[in-house]
Amino acid sequence: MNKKSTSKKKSVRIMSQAGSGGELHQSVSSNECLTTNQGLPIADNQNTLSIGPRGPQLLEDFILREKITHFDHERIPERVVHARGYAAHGYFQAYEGNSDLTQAAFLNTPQTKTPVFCRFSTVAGSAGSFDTARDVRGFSVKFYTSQGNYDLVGNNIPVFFIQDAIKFPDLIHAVKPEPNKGFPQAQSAHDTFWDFVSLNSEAMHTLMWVMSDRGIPRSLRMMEGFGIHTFRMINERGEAKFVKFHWRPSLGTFSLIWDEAVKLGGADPDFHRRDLFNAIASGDFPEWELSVQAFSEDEANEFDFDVLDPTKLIPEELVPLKPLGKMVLNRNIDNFFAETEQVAFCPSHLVPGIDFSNDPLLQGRLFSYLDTQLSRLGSPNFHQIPINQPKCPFANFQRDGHMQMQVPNGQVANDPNSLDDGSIRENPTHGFHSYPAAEAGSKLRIRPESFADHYTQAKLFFTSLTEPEQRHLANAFAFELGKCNEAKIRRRMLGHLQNIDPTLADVVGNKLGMSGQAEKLKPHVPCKETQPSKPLSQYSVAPKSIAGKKIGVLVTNGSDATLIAAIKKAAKAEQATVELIAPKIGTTEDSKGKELHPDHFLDGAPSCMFDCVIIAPESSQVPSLAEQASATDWVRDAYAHLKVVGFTAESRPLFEKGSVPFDNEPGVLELAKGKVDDFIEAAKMHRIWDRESKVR
Ligand code: HDE
Repeated sequence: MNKKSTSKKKSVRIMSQAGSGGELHQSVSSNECLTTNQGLPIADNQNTLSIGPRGPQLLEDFILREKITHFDHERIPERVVHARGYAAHGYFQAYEGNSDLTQAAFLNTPQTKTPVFCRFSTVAGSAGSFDTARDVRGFSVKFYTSQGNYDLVGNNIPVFFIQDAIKFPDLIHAVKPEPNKGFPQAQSAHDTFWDFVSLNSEAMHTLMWVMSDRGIPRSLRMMEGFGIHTFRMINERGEAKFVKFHWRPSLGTFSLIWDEAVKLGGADPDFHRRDLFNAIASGDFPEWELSVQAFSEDEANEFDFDVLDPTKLIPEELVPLKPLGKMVLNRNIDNFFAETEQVAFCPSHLVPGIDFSNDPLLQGRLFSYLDTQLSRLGSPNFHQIPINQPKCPFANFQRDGHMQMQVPNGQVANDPNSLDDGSIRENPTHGFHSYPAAEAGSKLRIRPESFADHYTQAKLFFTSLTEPEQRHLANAFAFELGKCNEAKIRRRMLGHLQNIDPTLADVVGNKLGMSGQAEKLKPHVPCKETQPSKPLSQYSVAPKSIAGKKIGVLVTNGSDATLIAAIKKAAKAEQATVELIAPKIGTTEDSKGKELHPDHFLDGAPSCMFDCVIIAPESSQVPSLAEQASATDWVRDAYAHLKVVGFTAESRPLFEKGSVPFDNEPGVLELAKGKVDDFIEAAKMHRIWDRESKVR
């Protein structure tokens, strides 16, 4: 317990009633003691009311019953998808006015910092699953604008599995734990998922993304975001353009290696949230640039895919990105439940100047999110929960309902009325107008022919990747299909891969021991040839930098003080962080007798938790370290995960014991006394890809 929480006066924080004039966060500094929810001072919070010291206990104990009853009702239904999430506060600021494009105020007032709340999530796992599962990541941003809340509810992958909302429940049922057994958890590597997607060739493009390194991000701070659907932006003159939204992290987009992701699942199931929380807590605020690809309806008609089809992206070579502004996350949550759990995103939360398109997936979402909030949060008044409240004035004649937190005044709750001259009215000038798109046609249940090409962009993605990225993608397909019990599903999937790229199908088929067994699947539209698009590959455009990354330094009592100081200084200059890992967590001393405070206990901090590592034990400690599996595994894994490894001459026995090469080995650098420049330069490469063929 920290000092603050033991303080009698400041320990309890309550919510005052929103709308009754009180602040949302209130520290009960004036409270002398704990009270019941009715304000009754509590004399004893440790013992139940009973007859005599050994009972029986009395039903009369209303204090016990209030406390236990509240506890019994603490949980609400978790989100049916995106249950596991983490969030932070921040702001969005436009670079300049964008009035040619949109009338949205928050994109036209560069002097204003619009508050935001941003929640990241995995899709398939339940709230208690682990962060590094292979999955799509949610990327939701609530902008508290002067014109009301705008929610941009996107993912870290620019396309989606299905083209029509009516398929969504089936997709999710297929990826969730199989209903007869209740597992696997947070995994797509099982029969129902691959059965479903292999029966839906429209899923192929998104599958390629999820099986690529994008499915295992290194950090939430190093992840792109996409609105996926085509939206509209409308300016003051009523002119509309179609837009696709992109978020780009300033740190660059990086991923884990599969073996790291698996090990991190055990070593630190909270790896991504801890990383985000710690970065913000230390003042290293993550940033993303918001851009749009804006294009006219006429331009859209020229593309050889349909912009209403959410399984398609628009290559940046066709429509470049227009940067609009940046988002900075600079404040951690105060309370996980009140904020991260209760935040309710809805793609239908719009502001004037932004509107929908007829993307059938988007149209289905417009219904789903409001509906799910009603069941999850239990009341149509969920907008009154502090995290969901607009920060601009809001008022209407909607009334009552479960958990009404406001106390509306007056006789009148209807519009129009003539009883209250001062009562609020609609405002045709500043109010929201839907874009008056002309629509006509017959009522049908039919998929447009323009949605029928399911393979071309899957191939576009694959051929745009670097060789290591392609290799990882093939390995991921093999891993996932290898977990499929039904051979017919594996054969069907190999058939799709054959239609995307025969070499890929061969590699995966080979790994599965199923060469030549791909099912023949006749594509509705055969794969067309395309030019690779560089931005689709993370590694082609990765910045040479270690900003935001973590250097793990393995130290012992007596480790070289000069080296530790040098690496800390160099890391700071590069905006990276250093963490010390030691065989014992208690305070120890460096070579100059100065106190060393390890951040981690070696047994609990495998090297997969760091981006690059330095091995710097004091020489007399090396023999005993070399006897510990946690130390030799540390070195072996760092090497096998293609990390840049720095080491002192004394630590050679650790490499020998772990059979890790270190002489003339690219990316494995012996550090001359206190010299870390070469190590830092090498670490900017992120990984030594050429090593992969040796270790895997
Ligand atoms: Fe969602 N989705 N979704 N989704 N989605 C939800 O809403 C749904 C889709 C996305 O951090 C749910 O509040 C349908 C695409 C994110 O709170 C639910 C369809 C994209 C989040 C729902 C889709 C997303 C959700 C569950 C197909 C990327 C987490 C809890 C028509 C553009 C939001 C909730 C948060 C959450 C429905 C497809 C992103 C059930 C019906 C495409 C990031 O309403």
